[in-house]
Amino acid sequence: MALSLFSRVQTHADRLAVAAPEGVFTYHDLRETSAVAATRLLAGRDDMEEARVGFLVPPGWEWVATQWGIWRAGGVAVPMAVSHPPAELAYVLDDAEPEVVVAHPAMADRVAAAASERGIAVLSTPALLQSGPSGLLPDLTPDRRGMMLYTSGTTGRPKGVVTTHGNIEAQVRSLVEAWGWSKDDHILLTLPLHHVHGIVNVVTCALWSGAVCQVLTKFDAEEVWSRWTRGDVTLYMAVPTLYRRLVEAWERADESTRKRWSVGARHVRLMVSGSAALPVPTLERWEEITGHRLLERYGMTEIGMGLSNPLVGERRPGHVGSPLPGVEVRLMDDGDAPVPDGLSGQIQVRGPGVFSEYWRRREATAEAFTPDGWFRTGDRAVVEDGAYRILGRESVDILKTGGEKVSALEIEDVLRTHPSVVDCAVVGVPDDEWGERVCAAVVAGGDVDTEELRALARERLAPYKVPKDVLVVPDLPRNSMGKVTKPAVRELFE
Ligand code: MCA
Ligand code: AMP
Repeated sequence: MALSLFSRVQTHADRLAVAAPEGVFTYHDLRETSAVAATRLLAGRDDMEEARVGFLVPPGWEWVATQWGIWRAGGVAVPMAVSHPPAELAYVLDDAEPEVVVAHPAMADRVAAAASERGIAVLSTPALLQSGPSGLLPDLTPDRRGMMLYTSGTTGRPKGVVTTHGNIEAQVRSLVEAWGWSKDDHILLTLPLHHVHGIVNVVTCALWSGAVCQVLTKFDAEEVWSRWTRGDVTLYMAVPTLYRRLVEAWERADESTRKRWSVGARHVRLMVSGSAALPVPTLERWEEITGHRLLERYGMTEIGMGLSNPLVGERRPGHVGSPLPGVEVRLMDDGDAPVPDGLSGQIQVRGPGVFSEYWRRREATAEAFTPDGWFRTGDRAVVEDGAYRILGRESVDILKTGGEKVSALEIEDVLRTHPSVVDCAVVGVPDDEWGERVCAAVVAGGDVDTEELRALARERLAPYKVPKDVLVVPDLPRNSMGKVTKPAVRELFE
């Protein structure tokens, strides 16, 4: 039995699937090209048997065709972030041990050396996707691993979150039902494609529904406004930082442009915000200039989407609504007992969309679940009149900046490798643009150039992990036990 995502394509064959910088492509094109790609990846085998395939491709047609090619060959798709420096990409190669990396020609340089040192072949997207013969493809069952996304945690370096095809299908079905997706939808993608937000909520929901996915390779506020003004876009999903940038672009525009853009936004039937808390002033300003009350929802790489405000009905500012179809959510205290009504607790989630494991981390996987099988999100919330309100993370060491999750400890480990750094503490400081801004307080054993520290971070880590502010301090604030107190460190920057 073929996976539903692929068999549904037959129904939509001549409809437009992807409109991207490379051109426009139908569902028929997607079926054909991904079959050719899968055949090439199989290289004579019947099934890739969950071999990992890394791919470093900018958002667009080639990204989608590559992911489907990997999936249809029975491989595990490991999307690699196009913004990441070679050191972060090398980490993914070491951890995921892909059989091959597919790279866009413009990106190949970034991964070629690390791949060759590890004996991993690099295949360019033209070589994978050019026309050619296609053979018999494996029959996949929903329990097969399909994707692995890297996400930061409080311990160690990023972990690979493995989802099966069944998990992905459950995540998609839930959103298609809740947000009323249909084949007549047309979504504008402006998110990166190394997260659930862009991959599942936007691209896979669109392709499941037979809808059109229009891709902007990089977010550009003026371009987003003008795409809406054309009138064909019906759906948009973004992180709060992007809505803020859209507001700023609108405010910079002249009177007639503003009017045109505001009217254009009304063609869109639904606009969703998530990945980080949506500030109420942004929600209110957005409603003033577009007439849209943003639908805020809550999710996590490990679970897909968990909570959502309703498509129809009250969308309460500052709240993320109630559990999505097929998702069970509960609030628990530190002893894993339910919290009484009106009190805060940890969000725990169960359901068919929840991931299967952290790649090759049996212990971390076991710790992430309660004995009765609920996933511990590490986020705290309270239920108010039936709607959840997120209160924040339990760990001060997990930050969210511009929708990107960052581990403070990972950054500290890199800064400590500098010979002049005696000690350091990384914190997230509330910030209007980014939600939280990554800041580092450093105790130096000699002269230290803060730009040099940022350059060190930039070389080793993703750009959003590079501290925006670095402060040299004589000592770090500590409690009576000698432990660094992060709230006090945060105050140094406020
Ligand atoms: C880029 N920079 C950032 C970030 N992104 N700094 C902090 N936080 C960030 N997220 C840095 C750049 O390195 C640069 O630094 C400076 O900011 C300006 O870069 P710019 O080119 O303006 O940034 P950008 O490329 O436009 O990126 C900003 C962005 C991007 C568009 C907001 O970060 C983004 O697409 N974020 C969304 C991520 C996402 O999809 N998250 C979902 C994951 P310098 O000037 O020093 O070089 S969460 C998820 O999937 C769950 C399931 C969920 O609930 O959704
Ligand atoms: P990630 O691990 O990158 O998938 O990010 C998931 C995390 O983003 C969650 O654990 C939350 O801390 C945060 N998050 C997602 N959506 C929201 C939201 N609507 N409000 C507040 N935090 C959110």
